[in-house]
Amino acid sequence: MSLKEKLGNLFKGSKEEIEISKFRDEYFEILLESDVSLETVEYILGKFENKHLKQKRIMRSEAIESLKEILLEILERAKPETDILGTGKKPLIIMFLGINGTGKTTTIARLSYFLKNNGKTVVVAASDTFRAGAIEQIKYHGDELGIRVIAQTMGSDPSAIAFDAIEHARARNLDFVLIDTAGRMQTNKNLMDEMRKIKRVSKPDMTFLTVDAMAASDAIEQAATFLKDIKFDGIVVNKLDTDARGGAIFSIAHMFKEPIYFLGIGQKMGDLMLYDPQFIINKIFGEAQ
Ligand SMILES: Nc1nc2c(ncn2[C@@H]2O[C@H](COP(=O)(O)OP(=O)(O)OP(=O)(O)O)[C@@H](O)[C@H]2O)c(=O)[nH]1
Ligand SMILES: [Mg+2]
Repeated sequence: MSLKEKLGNLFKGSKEEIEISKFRDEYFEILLESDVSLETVEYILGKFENKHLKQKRIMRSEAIESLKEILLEILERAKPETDILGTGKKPLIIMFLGINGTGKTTTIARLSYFLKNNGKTVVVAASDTFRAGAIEQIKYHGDELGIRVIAQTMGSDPSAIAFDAIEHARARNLDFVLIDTAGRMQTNKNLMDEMRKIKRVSKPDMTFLTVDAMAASDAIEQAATFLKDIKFDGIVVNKLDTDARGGAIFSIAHMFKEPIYFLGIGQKMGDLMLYDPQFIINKIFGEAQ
């Protein structure tokens, strides 16, 4: 059952008044079962208790409204301050990193599409030269979208490709350079060394981490540890559509200090949207009300 369904159930009999402590227990279970990390659940419940310190009992409808506010506030704090469409920097160089399968390449294709629809010009660097098929995958998207992909052969130096793409953008006065990278190499150390080198050579203006919304919170922690000494500026949360439980986004928003820029919400090219806390809240609470 999803967070939405569980809250829907809880909402039944909204006029009923129950003890605050009972709510605390109910919420604790619901949130944890929905993939919200323990640390985040405790934060949410702490806020909830603080808001209702003087109350012993609370009406279900009021309690659910209160929870909604706390959840929205967590998501609001993860909103970015920078509008990538309006930085004025040309080209704006964005490097993508993330564990394999979290949607780096897909995000680059969709972001290219999004940027193109917003009148921006884009070049992509196919700097995942490790995984078989990676270059073809990004080239395929480039062809579909009419966007230039700078690529070499498998095994070539990813930094050199990123560098070429930046040169290409400068020579043609393009708006964006998007750098795809590998999600896996022989060892994690190789991967990290490579990410550092690409960063050093391409000096990206922004580095985005892609994460999978379906991943339980331990996978999020794993990503944080795995990338602990590679700085990134923002997060793209993909596969929100496949997250049956629906709570991981709150952990991501709460546990990472970097803002969330985009959400991947489906399989189609247009299924990348600017991060929108209200959209997530509406998805969860929409029918519960
Ligand atoms: N349903 C759904 N699928 C997605 C979404 N984003 C990405 N995917 C799928 O997830 C799979 C992996 O995406 P990729 O873009 O190849 O991931 P990657 O991070 O580039 O992976 P590596 O190149 O192996 O490191 C693909 O099958 C995508 O179609 C999303 O928002 N929703
Ligand atoms: Mg990829």
